[in-house]
Amino acid sequence: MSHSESEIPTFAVVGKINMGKSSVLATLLEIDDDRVVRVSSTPGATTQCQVLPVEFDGREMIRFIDTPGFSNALEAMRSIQDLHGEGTPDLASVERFVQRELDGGQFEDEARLLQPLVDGAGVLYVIDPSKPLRDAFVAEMEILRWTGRPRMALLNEKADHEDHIEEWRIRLGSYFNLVRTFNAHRARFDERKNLLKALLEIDEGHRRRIEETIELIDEEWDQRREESAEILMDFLSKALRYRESAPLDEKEEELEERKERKRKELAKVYYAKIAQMEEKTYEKLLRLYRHQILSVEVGGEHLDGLDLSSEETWQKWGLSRSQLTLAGGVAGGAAGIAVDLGSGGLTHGLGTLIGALGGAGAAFFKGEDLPDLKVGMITGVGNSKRALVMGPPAGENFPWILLDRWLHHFAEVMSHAHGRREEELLQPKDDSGWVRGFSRDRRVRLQRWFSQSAKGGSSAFDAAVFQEFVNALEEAEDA
Ligand SMILES: Nc1nc2c(ncn2[C@@H]2O[C@H](COP(=O)(O)OP(=O)(O)OP(=O)(O)O)[C@@H](O)[C@H]2O)c(=O)[nH]1
Ligand SMILES: [Mg+2]
Repeated sequence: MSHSESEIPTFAVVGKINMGKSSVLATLLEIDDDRVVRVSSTPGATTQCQVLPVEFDGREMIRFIDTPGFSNALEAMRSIQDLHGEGTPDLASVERFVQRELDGGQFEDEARLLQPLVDGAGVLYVIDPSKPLRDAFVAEMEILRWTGRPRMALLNEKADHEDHIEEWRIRLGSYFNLVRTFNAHRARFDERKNLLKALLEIDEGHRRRIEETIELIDEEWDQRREESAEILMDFLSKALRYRESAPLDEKEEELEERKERKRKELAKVYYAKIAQMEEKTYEKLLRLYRHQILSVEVGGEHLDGLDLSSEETWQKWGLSRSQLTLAGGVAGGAAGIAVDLGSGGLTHGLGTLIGALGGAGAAFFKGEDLPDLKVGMITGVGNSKRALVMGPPAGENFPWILLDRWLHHFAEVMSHAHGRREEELLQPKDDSGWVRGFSRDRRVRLQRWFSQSAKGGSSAFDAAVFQEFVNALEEAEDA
């Protein structure tokens, strides 16, 4: 091993086959790609050691090694004992065993997984406390102890019980410097960070390096949150400003029934566009948090389960009526979010507003109808004399519902461990939302920003509003 390599703190994740070693690493290092870290319910998924570096700006900070599992620990233990002779085997005997078995020996798996330890790696020993402690596990622990490397045991509970945790804890205590819990399917950022912090306790020699890594990871996490806030704000202001328009032919202009049909069609297009915008933001979010097999689909006017055309949605999500009135009132006449139809180079001022411009108290829609969009007519679009223009729903709850749903998806993404390998579609559950729990100050501040955004108002960066969004995201991280 070269000098520079020996400076990089290295930890091998070891344990019996199928204990979740690869899953632990996948979650810890945010790798959801099977081509990088293979996770499988079939035992023996990992057959070679795999080095997984943690890099920042091209600089390798810490190195983890995924290893094949112990497949025959009892026999391997006896074989090492035989090799050593009298007394307790040591690192030298483990090393001789590795050399003898590495190429086609009877204990190839064991030799492969022990090789990094011989080379100096610390040990993360993964066990599942829902399984009884059998002799084979004791043999694994013995062998690991003989290496003399710093070692920590990780309890990765695969089933939803830990029936054997007590016997495990007692035994692990005598073989390992530290025992920690880490659930490969549920661990979030804080748990990942705590695991890295625990490395400090078993590898004092690399203290500075490990601390530096944790600082970098922290910084990166904050940065991602801020980027998320930018993505979110960008989406909300675009959604509020968005107008869909279509020219009216003569018949559509003259016949009320035709006009109404056109209105409905256009409303559908409008909602589909909003959904599309929203979906794009989730794609960005998933990329930012290194999720490749997770997706969020926001389809058509039904917007992914949170159906904007259902009255229930408008009652359960976003702010309550009284909160809306208050936020609107304090924000200064937000009930009259102006319908500025003049976007996109369309002339305005000559058209007639035909849509309902209902305020907070208006009934938004009935039955199957989509919530009333702000509707206007303008003149002079293309060859047609007049065109229909549709803006955001008249109900002031619109941005709040969008924000609520976004926070909901954000929280789901935060709680999704990379070690999970099912391709999953994140759907909002039948939950209550986030924004009703906001402080009054925050509601007022955001409402004011929504109103400005809806008017296509100043695009100047508002640090206080940005901070509110960042804080809201941080709260959703730990939910
Ligand atoms: N429910 C649940 N399943 C888990 C957890 N950790 C791992 N699994 C599952 O256990 C199986 C084995 O996981 P792997 O990570 O491939 O295990 P391994 O120890 O690397 O296995 P080998 O490489 O074959 O030795 C997979 O089906 C995982 O999805 C967990 O925390 N909870
Ligand atoms: Mg594996």
